[in-house]
Amino acid sequence: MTALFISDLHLNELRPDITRAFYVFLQQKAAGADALYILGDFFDAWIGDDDDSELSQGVATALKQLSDQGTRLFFMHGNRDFLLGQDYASRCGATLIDEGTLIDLYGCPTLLLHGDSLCIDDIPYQQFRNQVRMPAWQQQVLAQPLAVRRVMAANMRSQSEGMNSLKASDIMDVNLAEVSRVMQSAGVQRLIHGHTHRPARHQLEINNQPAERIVLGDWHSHGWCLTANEETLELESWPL
Ligand code: OKV
Ligand code: MN
Repeated sequence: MTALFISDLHLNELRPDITRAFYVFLQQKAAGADALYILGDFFDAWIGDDDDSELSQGVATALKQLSDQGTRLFFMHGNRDFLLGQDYASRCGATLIDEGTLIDLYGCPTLLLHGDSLCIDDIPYQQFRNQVRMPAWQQQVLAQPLAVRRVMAANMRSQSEGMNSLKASDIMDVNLAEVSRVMQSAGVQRLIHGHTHRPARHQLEINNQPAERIVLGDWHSHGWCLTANEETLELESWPL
């Protein structure tokens, strides 16, 4: 019995090598797994389930095959694929899960986040996040033609790149007090998240007890996966 956790693949047409590496991962690692959790930023910019690109269709076909073989599939939204909807999830055979979902991972209560909610020192980012997560804003965006949404996403991305190049890097990491607060309030000694592109296993203390925060890696130069079974957790990477 194994459960796999990945995030931040940022799948897009300009990096077909990442998509191919993901298909290899599905066949070689995910086949036979109990569950695959995709914790956000799976796509680099998801502009709506009505975007029938070759990429979105190919990924759905590959994931549906896995879920038909008995691996349970879960999607959590990130800051780039928050418009991914029930429609596309169903086509993949996946279940959409909320930010902050608590799972029982082979006996250990484990909190799952994308991770951007922990980056509270980046105030402009949190304002942006609040805006794009509002259902009314999302409805308004989804009412626009695909071509308009594509331009909006591209504009936002270049805006973000411009801003991030000016930010101190610690601002863009998680706030450790917020990590403690969130883990305490969920009553967990283990947290798994992505987003920061700083893959690591951090040991900490929550309520005077040993605890762990596992940060998943982004698929830029390497593939990354956390594998969990009844005994252990392993954070693995391999070159793309
Ligand atoms: C992060 C910030 C962009 C601040 C938009 C569809 C939609 C994706 C997107 C792509 C780019 C967000 C979502 C990003 C932070 C910005 C701009 C300002 C203040 C759409 C799919 F809705 F427009 F159609 N985008 N990203 N900003 O790079 O994560 O922090 S982003
Ligand atoms: Mn992210």
